[in-house]
Amino acid sequence: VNRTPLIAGNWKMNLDHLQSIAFVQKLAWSLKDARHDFDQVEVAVFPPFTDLRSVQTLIAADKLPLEFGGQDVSQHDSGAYTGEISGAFLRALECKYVIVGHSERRQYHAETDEVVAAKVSAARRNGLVPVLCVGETADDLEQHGPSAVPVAQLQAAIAGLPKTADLVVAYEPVWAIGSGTPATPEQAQTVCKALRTALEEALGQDAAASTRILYGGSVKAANIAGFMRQPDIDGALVGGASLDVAEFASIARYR
Ligand code: G2H
Repeated sequence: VNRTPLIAGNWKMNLDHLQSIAFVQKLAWSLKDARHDFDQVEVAVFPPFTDLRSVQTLIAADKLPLEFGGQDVSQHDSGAYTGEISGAFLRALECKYVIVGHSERRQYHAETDEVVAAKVSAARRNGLVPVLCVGETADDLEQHGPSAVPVAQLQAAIAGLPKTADLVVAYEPVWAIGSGTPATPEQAQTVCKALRTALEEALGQDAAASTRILYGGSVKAANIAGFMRQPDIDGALVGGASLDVAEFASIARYR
């Protein structure tokens, strides 16, 4: 099966409005200049909610097949949920993807596996592809070994999904996020392989073969190639290094 690699830039709560616009404009030019083949490597950015409209407008004006998505979504579809953003709102802004269960949401916003599963469902109900993040802390790693926690998080989040569900999984070891010290490609491959096996057990062989599994955690231009050489790693979720156009463009052009 041919899985189109995905390079995704998670801006988190960085880049103000003007910086966001300038970033997307420069990224568009840079990828155009380089004749980037979006069929070979898909590229997506995840700006803050408040900049999705501007990003959508710019990308439409450039007629560029750059994708974008939200960094989070409400588990509810509508109602009295002050401050929440629904899947329908994101869909209306032409988001393709939405990040669900990022470790920063799990850590700072007490998102449990149950909430994450509900958000995966909400994303799918609204026609968004969830980018489901899983990953172990340094403590988890010490206590349970490399794959147990990420696999359990995946199982909890996809229980009950139909076999044809369109889903992206991002393996992000919490100890590697923003630390400057990524997992080694071999370490990441071991876990991503275990995640693929769990996908197969839960959703069957076809889903396991077609679902993209990304690595995330201190990815940069200098280390992306090693990850992309691994058989079960189909792209990257990039944080810090996605905030610099030249750096992010060269990650997207790792080939
Ligand atoms: C992990 C990653 C992006 P960074 O959170 O989701 O961030 O690349 O800064 O480690």
